Amino acid sequence: MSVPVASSVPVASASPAGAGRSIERPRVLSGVQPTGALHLGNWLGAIRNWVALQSDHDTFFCVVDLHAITVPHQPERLAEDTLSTAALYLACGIDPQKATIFVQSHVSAHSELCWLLNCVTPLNWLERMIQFKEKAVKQGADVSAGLLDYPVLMAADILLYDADRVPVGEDQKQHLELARDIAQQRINARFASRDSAGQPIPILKVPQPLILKEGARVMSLTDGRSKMSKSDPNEGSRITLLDPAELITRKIKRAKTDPQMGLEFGNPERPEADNLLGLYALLAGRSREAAAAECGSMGWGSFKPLLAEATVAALAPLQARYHELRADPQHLGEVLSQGRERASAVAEATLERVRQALGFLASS
Ligand code: AQP
Repeated sequence: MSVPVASSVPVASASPAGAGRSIERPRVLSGVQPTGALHLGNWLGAIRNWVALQSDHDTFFCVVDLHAITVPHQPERLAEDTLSTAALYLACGIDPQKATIFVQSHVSAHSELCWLLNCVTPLNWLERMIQFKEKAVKQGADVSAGLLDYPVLMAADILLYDADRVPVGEDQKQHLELARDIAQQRINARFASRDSAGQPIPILKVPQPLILKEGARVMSLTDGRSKMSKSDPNEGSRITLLDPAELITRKIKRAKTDPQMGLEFGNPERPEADNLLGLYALLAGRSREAAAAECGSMGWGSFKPLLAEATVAALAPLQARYHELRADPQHLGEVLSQGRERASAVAEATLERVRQALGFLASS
């Protein structure tokens, strides 16, 4: 299967941030780490929103494999998890004719810009990142410098593409703020040259957060107060996008409940009811009001099979598409290679601006 060639992005090495765009739609960048099988949270909280964005935004979606090794990883799994994440982007509806889909480590500018930004980022900015503190506790003495540096790499990811907007959930807001501060305070304010009117010419574009209307936060099936996560050691805590129907049904059957009858939203004493009813609404394509009315007087015993059925039905077309894509590795390879080309063109131009601003000798 051949991949249609999308419009190329011009390289404009010495131009200011955002110059030389061939497309005037706001640019958006986002990614998922290939740290394991993608789950309902990754889909409903992130990828589903990307699908909606790709028609009226210039979208760049990467599989952030360099981020995946900031915690201990299994080398024998990394390439497969990277491919399966990319295939799931497509299976969920990301269209390579509209969006640029690529693997982060295939564009070396990510690592290089990260180093340049490291050298201007104060250490104490990184030490106060909440996600670092939380993940570092889990790693104990083994915590890597890469985990501390995670937000600088994320800043490089975003800033390389002159992203106008970055979709962020609550847990990533602090990282986006850091990316903005690095761009504005540590690069533009210090190194920008001036135009003939004495105005600074920005080197990096300062991105805005994109707060989505319905930011679905999917919680664990075994604890309604913690988020569904790829790295939770308990596999019963999440439904992955590739779980077979029987496994989905079993996981939902075993999901934590409470002793009360009736499903409801917004009761702080009933986080599991809130989470599972929210999942039902999203997966069955109901409004929250309709779901609450339908399930408001149902017992858990009647509700769980309904949720399982809705989940299996929502995932079936996505799983079928995924298996088709994996059966055609050449097509997936072409999508990623075209994505790398398009992403590299933009990223190299930005990197060159930063190299020049920092005073590096040009290579001949
Ligand atoms: N439970 C969730 N509900 C809603 N959105 C979620 N996301 C992740 N979990 C949920 C969103 O998915 C995108 C990609 O996340 P990531 O892989 O970069 O890292 P993460 O947020 O740390 O996701 P996980 O699944 O918890 O991975 P691990 O366990 O490896 O850390 C992000 O947009 C995120 O908001």
